[in-house]
Amino acid sequence: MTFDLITIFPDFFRSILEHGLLKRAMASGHATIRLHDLRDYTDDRHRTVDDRPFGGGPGMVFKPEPVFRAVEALRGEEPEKRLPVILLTPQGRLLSQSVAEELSHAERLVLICGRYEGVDERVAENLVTDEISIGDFVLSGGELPAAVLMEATVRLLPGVLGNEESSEQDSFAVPEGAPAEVRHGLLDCPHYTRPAEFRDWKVPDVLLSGDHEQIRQWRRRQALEKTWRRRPDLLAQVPLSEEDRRWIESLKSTEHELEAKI
Ligand code: 9D3
Repeated sequence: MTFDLITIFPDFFRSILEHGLLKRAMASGHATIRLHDLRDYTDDRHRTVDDRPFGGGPGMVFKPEPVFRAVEALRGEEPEKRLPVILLTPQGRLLSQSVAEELSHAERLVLICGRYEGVDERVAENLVTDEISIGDFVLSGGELPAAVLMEATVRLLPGVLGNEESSEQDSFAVPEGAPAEVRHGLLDCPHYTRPAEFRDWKVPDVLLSGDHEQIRQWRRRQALEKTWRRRPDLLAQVPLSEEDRRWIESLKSTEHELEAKI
């Protein structure tokens, strides 16, 4: 999979590409990430990429010409192919595991990283094929979001993780056809490692018991409880067994007892 990043801060990505999963995916040939400096597509002496907003107001806006020139140069490399062009913007559709999964099927993606107050709307309307946000919080530009999108997408490519299956066990992925206890859409259960006792805090006995059925049940219940308390919105998407439902009902009744005591 090839990513073409259009940014005024190509150096921002260099350390990200020299570590971890993206580095490995590039080394193994699963991913190619090309950095394009938007200023290389300007035509004035000052390499101007932005200008004041028509109608007034604070901040600056990316001019359309350099962005069009950059994308059209990339389109020119493979003129016969359709080339998806993603603008990272707070106005985009929210990135999620299913959006990453969808993107992972593309052979090539162009990512435009905005800055300042935004990008001239004619870019969004006439050049871009998709607009994506990583969440409802304010960042200074699209560079971190582009890195997040690439990491989430590349780890789904077949062969990128040592274990072909392991990405499917993550929270949020809800794949079909596997035992519910390994492939669920719940938050993860708690994990512990040695020592079994640290500053008076003990690892739950059940995890040391060697009773695999008890451990499975404990993990499932912990995952259900954490999800019910923190992300009840996720529970609506998860297929629940009769046993799961009884556990959640029992959590609700302890909740009522707590309320009664207050
Ligand atoms: C404070 C400025 N805002 C005025 C209401 C608008 C605004 C413009 C540009 C807010 C943020 C940005 C820069 N952010 C991005 O380009 C961006 C982003 C983000 O801020 N949050 C989550 N996902 C993304 S993707 C691109």
